Amino acid sequence: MDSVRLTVAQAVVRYLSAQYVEIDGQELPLFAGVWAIFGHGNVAGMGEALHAARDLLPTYRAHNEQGMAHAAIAYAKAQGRRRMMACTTSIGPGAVNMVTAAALAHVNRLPVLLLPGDVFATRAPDPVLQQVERFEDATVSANDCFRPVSRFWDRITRPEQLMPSLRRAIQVLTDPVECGPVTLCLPQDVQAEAHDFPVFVFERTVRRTRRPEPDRDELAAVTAALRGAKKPLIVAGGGVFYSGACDALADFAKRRGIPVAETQAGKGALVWDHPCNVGAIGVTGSSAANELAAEADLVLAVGTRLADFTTASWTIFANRGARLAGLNVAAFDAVKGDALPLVADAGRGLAALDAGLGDWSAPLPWQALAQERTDVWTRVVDRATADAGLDLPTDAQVLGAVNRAAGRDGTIVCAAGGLPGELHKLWRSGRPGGYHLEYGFSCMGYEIAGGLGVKMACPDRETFVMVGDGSYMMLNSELAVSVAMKRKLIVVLLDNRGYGCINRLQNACGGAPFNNLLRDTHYKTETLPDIDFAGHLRALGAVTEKVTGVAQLEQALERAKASPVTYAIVIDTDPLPSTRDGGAWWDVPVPELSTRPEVAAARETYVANKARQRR
Ligand SMILES: Cc1ncc(C[n+]2csc(CCOP(=O)(O)OP(=O)(O)O)c2C)c(N)n1
Ligand SMILES: [Mg+2]
Repeated sequence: MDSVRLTVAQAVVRYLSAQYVEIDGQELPLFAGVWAIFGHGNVAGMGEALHAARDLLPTYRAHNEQGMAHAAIAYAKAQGRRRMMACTTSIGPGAVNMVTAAALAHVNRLPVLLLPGDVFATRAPDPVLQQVERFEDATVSANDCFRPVSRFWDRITRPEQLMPSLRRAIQVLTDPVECGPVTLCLPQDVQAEAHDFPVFVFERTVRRTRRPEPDRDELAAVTAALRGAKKPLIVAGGGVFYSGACDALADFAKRRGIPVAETQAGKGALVWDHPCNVGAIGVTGSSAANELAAEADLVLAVGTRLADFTTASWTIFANRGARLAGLNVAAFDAVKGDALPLVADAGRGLAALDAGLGDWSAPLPWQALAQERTDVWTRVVDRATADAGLDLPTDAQVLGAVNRAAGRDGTIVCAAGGLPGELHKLWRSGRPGGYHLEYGFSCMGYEIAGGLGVKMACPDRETFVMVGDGSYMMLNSELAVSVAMKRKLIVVLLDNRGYGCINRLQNACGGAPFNNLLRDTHYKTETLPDIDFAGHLRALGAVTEKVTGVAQLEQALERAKASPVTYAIVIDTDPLPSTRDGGAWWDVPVPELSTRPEVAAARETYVANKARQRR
């Protein structure tokens, strides 16, 4: 057998470079690049290997390991999980900085290959700089923190282990069910060790996404349930995108007259003005979708994890006789809520259902009701997002201006704070993929790094990042990378001087205003920080302006669109209001005991809502 002598790090890089994916008849590298922050745990081994391969597999330098992994994950999401990136770090702090991002990818079912350096396999110089020493277990390192948040985890302590592990890694990363973060820990001595690898393992390999067909019996059961339904509702989740089934769903829903409500990850599967789109569902849903969900007798959940924001903590399907059906590639998700499972790729499943439905369509009165409710909601959105001429506008008014500037073509990126709820309710998505919300983990600090990943995936689209002051303060450094790499972002920073949404949640739970808005923190007795966000954004390299009110924002957005480089706009907003229309209950336990009467009142409401929960 022909062999080639390579270090383990060189073998990793060569193997990754040989992986391709076929997209629309075109073969493209599966890995678009490797994000790297070097330290003693990877600079000599992985660093040297990446340098040698830099023309084939580009290496990108970031400023924070969590941020670079966010960019990688956002890239994969924007690519519909078909292409991805890897991330290499040093040992210890560099590695552990990436654990939050691993969890984010795990929750969102997004592929990313994490390659943290690890302590010496030989243990010869132990303890090395940054090594976590456990008295009772010599096999544990800081990288064991990745285990619960990885879909596949391994530590390569001998070169012979590498190839089986890499094969398993690619299987997980490209599998529609298992898809998520893979962590391959690379001890720094093993990275540099040479070995004779068989030549054939490095042959160019083209990966294709598996699209499972439904089981015959499951299909028959769900088809019969749908045929018998008088009030069917489809809930579309992120799986619709990952299956490439947006067009199929739009066509299916229209011909069958079934209203479609969207989860955060599923928003944009249908354009906002598709005749069946009744808007967002759940805690941050439209009144139209939530009212229909309460009456529906059959809910077909397509490609969704049915997280609590979607199900309003399992109070949304209030019709006692309602039946759930779960079309999902993962059986784990397909049976949630005691659903009739239909385990299949979303697109294949819809096609199979369609074939069995004959000339069935939803009863006309139900279709008419859906239309009526949607028209009501359309007027709510018009009102909530219009400029009211305020010096301190609401989040909704700001997002209205950004939505008008983005048009049908732009992409919105967001993750945490009050904005995701408002965006879910109010944003009008003009095309599939134009709405990029990380709301599985809702991780503060995802926004800017995520925006960078989105821009790398879709360089021709204008990418709008909306970010709160709190989220911005948590992690913003990859803005400088967007400037350096000339990957233009339009950042709109909403400064309401604190954690507006948690302050509102605290208030709703009867809590005193405490430790969320900056004015309610211990600072108030000292010096309230007046953070110069525009100055900070400018210092990171963005062209920046600060505006007052929505009219000025609209003009600034036009300048931002004309700019060839990353452009940031800071606007002060009101922390107190949020859109009251629509929405649904969310299970956040209120204390049973408190000296505050507000808490006792909130507890009463809580207990009443708890009784509505479907178990
Ligand atoms: C990493 C992380 N820590 C804490 C939270 C909990 N959390 C959710 S939103 C939020 C406040 C966000 O503040 P900001 O970005 O200013 O948005 P606003 O609430 O003011 O709209 C907090 C603390 C989180 N989602 N992520
Ligand atoms: Mg804020």
